[in-house]
Amino acid sequence: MAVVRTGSSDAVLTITLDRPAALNAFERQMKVELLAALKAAERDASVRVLVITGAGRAFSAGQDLKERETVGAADLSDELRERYNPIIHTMRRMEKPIVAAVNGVAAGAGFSLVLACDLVVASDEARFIQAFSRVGLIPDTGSTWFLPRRVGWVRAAELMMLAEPLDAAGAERLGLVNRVVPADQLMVEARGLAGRLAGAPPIALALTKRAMYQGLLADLDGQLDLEAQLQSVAGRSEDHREGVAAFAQKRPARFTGR
Ligand code: T3D
Repeated sequence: MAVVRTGSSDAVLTITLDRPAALNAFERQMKVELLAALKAAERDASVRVLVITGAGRAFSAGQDLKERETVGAADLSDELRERYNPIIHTMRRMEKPIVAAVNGVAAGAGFSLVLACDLVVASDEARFIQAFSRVGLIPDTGSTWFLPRRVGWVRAAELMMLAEPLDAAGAERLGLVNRVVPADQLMVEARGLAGRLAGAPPIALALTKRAMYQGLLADLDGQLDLEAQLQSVAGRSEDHREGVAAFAQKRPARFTGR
């Protein structure tokens, strides 16, 4: 039985982690199915935006620790390189916005998955836990890269070293989430946000994401040059002409991604 469900509507693909009895913990099948769903979305021109959420009361409790009991002490670097890291690489390179709809607890690699999303909507019942040190591990699946960049070194060190839960309001204060909504409004809000992104010019959003990630590594001169290169691409798109025409004609723009 599948443990990752997908459903699309109006150019928005929703990916649901679906092992609610185990708080959507990542066992091997879920990693394989999530990667496959992401790759399929990347290729599918009808998908403009992704939403990732969890079934039941959790977003994801991270690595399935029961699987670790049975599989034994394999070299965890293999698991990261072969299964978790490709998920993060794919999300990072995906030229489509990804919205996390965090419905409940996001722990360990579940928290890392949230960090790899571009925008985050959280239920007021969400909790975020860098649970890794509780089980004698270091933060992985991108957390050591994303978290200090999102919240600063001192906050990130506290979250990672103490592994204490952060509630939704605290996550909003730290800038980890874009907005917090009542639990029963989560998917309405996330799909509303995704719908707005789906109506935006896809090429411009794709190049914005590329430039933002590149900017984390570049110096100002390099980044100014990259902006000039990418703007050259955006400036030649039909969507740019459409945006300018819509402005002049005082009507909503219809962006096609060309
Ligand atoms: O190994 C590698 O490949 C390296 C990569 C590692 C990446 C990681 O993610 S390491 C971190 C792993 N995750 C954790 O350490 C979190 C473990 N879970 C918890 O701390 C708590 O469950 C939560 C704080 C997330 C939620 O607490 P609570 O009280 O709301 O729920 P609960 O009662 O603890 O859990 C409910 C059920 O989900 C329970 O099952 P049961 O007893 O009803 O049959 C529990 O065992 C199960 N569950 C929760 N987390 C996991 C899990 N089952 C397997 N793996 C889990 N991670």
